[in-house]
Amino acid sequence: MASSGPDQSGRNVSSIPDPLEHEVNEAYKKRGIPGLKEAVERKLNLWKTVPLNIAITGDSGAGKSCYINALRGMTADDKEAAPVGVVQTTAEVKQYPHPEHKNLILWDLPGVGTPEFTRDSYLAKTNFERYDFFLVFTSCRFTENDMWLAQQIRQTGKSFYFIRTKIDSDISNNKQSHPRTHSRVQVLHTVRSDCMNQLQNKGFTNPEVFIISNFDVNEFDFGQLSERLIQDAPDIKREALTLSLTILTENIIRAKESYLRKRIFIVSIASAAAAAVPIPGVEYVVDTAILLKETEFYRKQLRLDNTSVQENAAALNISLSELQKRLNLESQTIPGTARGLLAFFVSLQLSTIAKTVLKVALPFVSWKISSGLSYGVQVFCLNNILDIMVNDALRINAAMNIVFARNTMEVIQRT
Ligand SMILES: Nc1nc2c(ncn2[C@@H]2O[C@H](COP(=O)(O)OP(=O)(O)OP(=O)(O)O)[C@@H](O)[C@H]2O)c(=O)[nH]1
Ligand SMILES: [Mg+2]
Repeated sequence: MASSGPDQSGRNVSSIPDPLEHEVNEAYKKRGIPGLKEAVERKLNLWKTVPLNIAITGDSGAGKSCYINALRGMTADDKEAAPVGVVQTTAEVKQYPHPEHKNLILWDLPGVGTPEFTRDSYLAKTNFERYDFFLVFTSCRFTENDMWLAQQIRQTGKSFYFIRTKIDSDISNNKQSHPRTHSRVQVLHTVRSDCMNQLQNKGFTNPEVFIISNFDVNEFDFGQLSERLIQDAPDIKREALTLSLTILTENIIRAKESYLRKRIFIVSIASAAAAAVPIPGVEYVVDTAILLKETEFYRKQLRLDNTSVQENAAALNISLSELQKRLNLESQTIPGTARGLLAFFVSLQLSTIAKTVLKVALPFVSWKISSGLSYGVQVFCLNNILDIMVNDALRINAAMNIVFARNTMEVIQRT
C-alpha cells in the first residue's frame, strides 16, 4: 500500500496510486533505477499517446479553418496553418495536428451538400466513426444539412456542438449602423436567441450554441467551448485533452492544476531515485534535470513561458514589464536553469520545513535508497512551484476577464 501523510498545508504529500506503485516496483526489481525511471517516464507521457479527433464541419466560409488555426495558436500566415479564404477553400478532408500536442487532431471537413460530399456519401467519405467530437459551424444560419448532420451524430451517441462564428463582425456592424443605441450585450443576446430559435424550430430541445470570434479566443464563448469539450470527454481521454488544449480559462487552469498535482508524486519518485545533486546545506539529494523539466512543463501548460506572457501583455495592451509589475508575477522569478532552480529550492528554507514535512514514509518499501527525505522535499518544492504558477495564470486570466467585462460595461453604461 502507498503511504500517505499531510504536509503543512494539510495536502496529502505521498499518495501514490496503487497500480503505479506495483508497476514501478516491478520495474525497479527487474532493472534497478534505470528501469524505475523508464516506468515513471512512460507513465508521465502516457497522455501524449491518447488520440483525440475533433471534426470541424459546416458551410463554406463559416470560419472552420480560422477556428482550427486559432485552437492551434496560429494565424493563416503560418506555414502549418489551415488555408483561409474569402472564397471556398476546404474541398477535402484534411487533418491538422496541434503543433505541440500531435495526439490532438483537428479535422477540417467540407460541409454536407457540396457536390463531392452529398448526404449519401458524407458519412463514409469523412470516416464518421473516427471522431470524438463534432463541431458544426455557421456564421449566419444553421442549414438543413447542418441539422441533418447533427441528427446523424446524435444517433451515434457522440457529442456535437453548434458554433456561431464572426460575432465580432456582428458587433462592429451594429455599432456602425446604430452609433447612438448600439449595445454589445444586446447584439450577443439577439444572436444567441436567434440560433436557439433556429435549432428549436428544427426539433433540438435545449440546444447549446457557442458564440465565438476566431480572432479573439479570450472573449465570448471560445473558452467555454474548450471547457465543455474537456467536461464531455470520455474518462480516458480527459487528461489528454486537458493537457493538450492551450486555451486557458479559470476552469481549464484548475483542471490542468489537478493533473499537474497528480504528476508530482510520480516525478518525485524518479527524481529521488536518481538522487544526483546535493542541495548545499541539507542532507538530501534531488535530480534537478527532472525537476527542471517538470517546472518548465508547468510553465508551458499554464502559458507562463516568455512568448505566452508577451502575447498576454499585448492582448491587455500593456508592456511586458508593466504586466509583470501590475500583476506581481512571481512565476517569472522561478529560474529556468538547473542551478538556478536548486538555489530557488534552498531559498524555500528546506532545512526548516524538512523536519515537519518529511515525516512522510518512503513510498516504496522495496527501495533501498536513502531517498525518503529527497522524495518529500521534492513533493513539497514542486507543489510550491505549482502554487505560484497557478496563481499567476489565474491572475492573468482574471485581468483578461476584467478587460472583457470593462468593454461590455462601457457599452451598458452608454445605453
Ligand atoms: N470577422 C470574422 N471573420 C472571420 C471569423 N472566422 C473566419 N472569418 C473570415 O471568414 C472567411 C472564411 O473563413 P474560413 O476559416 O476560411 O472559412 P471555412 O469555413 O474554412 O471555409 P471553407 O474552407 O470554404 O469551407 C475568411 O475571410 C476569414 O478571415 C470570425 O470569427 N470573425
Ligand atoms: Mg476552410
